[in-house]
Amino acid sequence: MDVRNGMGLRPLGTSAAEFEQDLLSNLYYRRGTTVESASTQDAYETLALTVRDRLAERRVRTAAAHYAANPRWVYYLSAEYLLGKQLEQNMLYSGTDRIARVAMKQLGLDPDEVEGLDIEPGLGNGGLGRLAACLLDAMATLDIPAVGYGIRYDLGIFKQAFKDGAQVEKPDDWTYQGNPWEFPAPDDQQTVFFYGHTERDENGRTQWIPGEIVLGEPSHMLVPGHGTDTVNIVRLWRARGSESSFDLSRFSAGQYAEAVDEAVHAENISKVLYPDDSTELGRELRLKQQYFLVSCSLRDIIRRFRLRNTDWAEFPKKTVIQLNDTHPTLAIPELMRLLVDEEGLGWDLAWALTKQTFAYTCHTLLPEALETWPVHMFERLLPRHLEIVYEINERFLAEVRDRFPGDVDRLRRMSIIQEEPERRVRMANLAVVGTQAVNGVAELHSQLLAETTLRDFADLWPTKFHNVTNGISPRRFIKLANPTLSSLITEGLGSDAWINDLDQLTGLERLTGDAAFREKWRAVKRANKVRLGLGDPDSLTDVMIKRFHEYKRQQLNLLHIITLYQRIKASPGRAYAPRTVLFAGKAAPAYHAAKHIIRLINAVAAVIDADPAVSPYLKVVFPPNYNVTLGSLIIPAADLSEQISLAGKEASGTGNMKLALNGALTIGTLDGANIEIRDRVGADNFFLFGLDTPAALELRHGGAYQPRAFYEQDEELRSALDAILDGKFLGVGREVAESLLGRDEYLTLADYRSYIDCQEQVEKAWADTEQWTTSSILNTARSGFFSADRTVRDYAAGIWHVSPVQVTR
Ligand code: GFP
Repeated sequence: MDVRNGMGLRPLGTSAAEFEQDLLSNLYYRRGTTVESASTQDAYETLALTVRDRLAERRVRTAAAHYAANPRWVYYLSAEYLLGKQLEQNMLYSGTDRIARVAMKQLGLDPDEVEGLDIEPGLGNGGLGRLAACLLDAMATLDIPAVGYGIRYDLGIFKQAFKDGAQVEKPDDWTYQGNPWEFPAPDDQQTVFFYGHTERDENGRTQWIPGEIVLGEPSHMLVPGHGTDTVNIVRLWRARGSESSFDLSRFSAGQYAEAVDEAVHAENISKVLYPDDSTELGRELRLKQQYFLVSCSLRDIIRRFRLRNTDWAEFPKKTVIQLNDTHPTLAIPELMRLLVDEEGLGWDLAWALTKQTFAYTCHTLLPEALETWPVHMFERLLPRHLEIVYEINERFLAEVRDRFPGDVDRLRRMSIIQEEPERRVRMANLAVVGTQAVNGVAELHSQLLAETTLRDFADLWPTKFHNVTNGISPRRFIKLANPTLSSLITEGLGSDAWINDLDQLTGLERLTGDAAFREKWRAVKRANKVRLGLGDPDSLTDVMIKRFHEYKRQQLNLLHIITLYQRIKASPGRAYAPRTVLFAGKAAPAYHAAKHIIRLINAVAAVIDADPAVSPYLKVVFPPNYNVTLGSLIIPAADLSEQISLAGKEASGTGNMKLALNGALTIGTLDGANIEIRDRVGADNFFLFGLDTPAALELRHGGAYQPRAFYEQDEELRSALDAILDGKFLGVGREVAESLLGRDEYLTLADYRSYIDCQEQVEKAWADTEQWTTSSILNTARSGFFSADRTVRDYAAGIWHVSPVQVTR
C-alpha cells in the first residue's frame, strides 16, 4: 500500500445506506458505544467523525499531490480564526448533507437535534479573525497549497450576556465536550524558549540560553475547498509544560498547587484569546502568546520545507508567510535567529531570504492600534530577538540616512525603536521593514496607509505597497447562511455555478424586471426574518452587527433611534413605517466607553418597549453573544445595513459585504470598502451620508471642531442628548452623552444631521416596495467582486506568486 501517493484508501460510499453503515461502525469502534446506549452527544460525535472521514480521505490525496508537486506554499499566520461551526460546512463540502440526514433518520435520530450540538470555535475577535477563515476557505477552493497557523486557545472569545442591560463576560469553554474536528499531533510538538540570556560560542555564534521552556503541541483541523478535492489544514498550537514541569516531590509532600505551578504557568500561554492587558503581567502574556505562535509555526514550516528541500536558497521560492496584522511580526527576527544562530548563515543572506519570505497585511488606520512593546519587557522575555531587532534597525536606518541625508525627524519616525516617552519596539515598522509586500484591505485604506500611517515607508519603497480588497466566503455567507435565497438564485440563474464564481450573480440583474421573481425575493427575505424571530417580519429590519467601537459609531445609530422615538412621541397620530433596529456585537472587556454604549442601547430598547405609543412602530433588539452563528441568522434577514463609521477610520469592513450580498441596502459613509460597494451596486441602491475623509480630517485637525456647536444649533440633536442627560432612559448613558459633548473623537455630532436626513430617504425608499426589492436584488447581483475567491486570486497574483496544485483521484 503506497500511502504516500494516497493510494490504498477504501473509497467511502456516497449513498445514504453506506453512510449509515459508516455511522454505525464509527459509533462502535471509535466512540466505543452501542445504538441502545448512545447519547445525543455520542450521535453528534459519530456524525462528525463520519463526515470528517470523507474529508480526511481527500486530505490524504491532497497531501500526496502537494508532496509530489513541491510547490510554493502559503503559510498564513494569524492570532485569530473565527471559523464558524464546522459540521454544516463540512457536510456541504463533502457532499454528505443530504445522505447524512437520511441516514440519521434511518437510525431513529433527529438530525436537527444532533446537528444542534455542534459548537462554534470562538478563536477570534472580529473582522480580522473572520477574514482569516474566509481566506483559508478560498485558498482551499482555489487549490492553493496553504496552511493556516494559530493558537488553540482553551477559552475562546468570552460569551457575552447582559445583566441589567450591561455586558457581562463569561468564559467560553468551547472544547468542554471535546472537539471531533481536530487531529492532535503530539509527535509534531515544538520546544519554545523564553527569558534567559545570550552567549557567544567558540565559533562566534550567538546562543540563547533560555530561562523557561514550554512545549507547543499542535492539532489541526481540516479546511476543505468547495467543489474540489483539495483539503488544506489549519494548525493550532496549545502550550504545555514539559515533563519536568510537574514536581513529583512536592506533590508527594502534599503541596499539590505548588507541584503543578510551573505546568499551569506554561499552559496559561494558550489559555485565553487576548488576555486582559491592563497589568504588566497581562501585557507580557500577550507578547508571550505572539512569540509562542511564531516560534512553533516557523519550526513547523522549516520541518515541512526540509521534507522536500535541502538548499536554504530555495526557502523563499517554496515559502511565503503572510502576517495577518502585526501580532505574528516576531516571525521576522525569529527566522533571522534560526537562520543565523542555528543554521549558521551570514546576516546578509539570512536577511535577503527573510525579506523575500514575508508579506504583511495591515488592518487598521488607528495609530493607537499599531502595536508597540516596551523594550525592557521585550528584552527580558526575548533577549536574543532584541539584539536582532537592533541590528535590523541599525542597518535599516543607515539605508534611510543614505536616501534622506540630514533628515533626523524622518529617522526618528521610521525607527523600529521609539525613544520617547518610553523606549518601545514598533511592530508595524518592523513588519514593513522585514517583508517584501505590505497591503491594506480596501482601496481607500491602502491609499491612506501610504499617505498617512505608513507614509515614510511608502516614500522609501513605493512598490512595496499594495491593495487587496477584502472578501467573504460565498459558501459560508450565502450558501450556508441563506439556503432559501441560494435556491432562488440557482433557480433564477439556471445553475449553482455562481457559488464558486460569484461574478455570475450579475445574471440576476435581468430578473429585476420580473414581478414574480421580485415577489419570491421578498418572500425569502420575510421567511428569513421569521426564522430569526426578532421583531415584526414586515418591519424594516435595520441591522448593525460588529464589534463595539466608538469609531464604528453605534452611538450615531442610537441617536437616530432616540430621534425617531421623540418624533413619534411628539406626533403620535402619524403613520410611521415600522422599523426593527437590531444591534449585535461585543465590547472589549476593558473598553468602558463601548460598554456604556451597550448599556444605553439596552435601556433605550426597554423604554421604547414599555411605551405603547411608540412600540408598534419602533423596536430595538440586541441579542447577546454575537458570533459567526448568530451573524449567519441575522444577515439573511436584514433590509438595511448600517456601515456608519467616521470616514477614514474603518479599514475595510466585511460585514458590509455579507449584508449587501444577501440583499440588504447599505446606509453608509464613504469609508473602507463601502466606497467599493457603492461603486459597484450603484449610487441609487446605496444611502450615502456624512463627511468624507478629507472633510473629517480638516474638521478634526483644524482644532476648530466644537461638538457643542452642533448641539446648540440642532434642536432634535439637542433634545436627544438632553433626554440622555436628564436620565430619561432608566438613568443610564450619561457618560455617552458627555463624551459626545466633550471631545466627540469620531465626529458623531457633526454627522448627525446628514445621517438623520439620509434615514428619511431610507424611509421613503422603503415605502416603494417594488423599487426597494429591485435595489435589493441589484445589491446581490453586483456583489460578486466581494468574494474571498477574488481576494485570494489578488494575493496569489500580486503578492504570493503561487499557483494551484490539482488534487486528482
Ligand atoms: C479589522 C478592521 C476591518 C477589516 C477587518 C479585516 O476588523 O475594517 O475589515 O479587520 O481586514 F477594522 P475588526 O477587528 O474591526 O472587526
